[in-house]
Amino acid sequence: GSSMNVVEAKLKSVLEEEKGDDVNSPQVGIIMGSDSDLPVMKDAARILNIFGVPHEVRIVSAHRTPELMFSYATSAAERGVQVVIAGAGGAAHLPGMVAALTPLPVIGVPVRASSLDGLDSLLSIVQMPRGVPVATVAINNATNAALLAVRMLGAGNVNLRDRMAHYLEDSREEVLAKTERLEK
Ligand code: RP5
Repeated sequence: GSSMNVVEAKLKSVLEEEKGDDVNSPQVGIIMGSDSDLPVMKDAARILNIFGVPHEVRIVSAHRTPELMFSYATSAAERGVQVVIAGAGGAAHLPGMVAALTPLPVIGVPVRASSLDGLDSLLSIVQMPRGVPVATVAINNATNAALLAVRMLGAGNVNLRDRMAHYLEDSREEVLAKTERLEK
């Protein structure tokens, strides 16, 4: 009955809240190889919140939970996810493996996690062989990964595109205000 639906809806929203998710079906999937990547990857969630883009955050490891990686990547599109942001450190195969398993665009975030200072992750992610692209951002730059995801979604969404134009305008004004203060 309808009262059951109310209870179910409430339970769903509580569960979503516990996971830090949006209640709406996620358009962007933020995944990472380890919870140790969270301090870097949370910047992506912060940006998507600013733009009001529903997203989900999951720990999915290519080498520790390969089966989970497979099911996540193969089901993402049918669940309504439109862009995947994948962060990983070290050998960092997660973004490339996910890109191999889904037709969705994948943005890779090289996480600085080893004695090689993130250069290892950067090269692992950016050097995808021909045929399976991963759009790679700078080391630890989950902010840019989310901004790129918003631009991708904005190609088919005029509201998001407007919000991105405002964001650019705001950062331009910020710089101009700083310059003005220096000149005084
Ligand atoms: C990668 O290895 C993760 O993406 C992380 O960046 C790195 C270290 O993981 P932990 O050993 O901290 O779990 O799989």
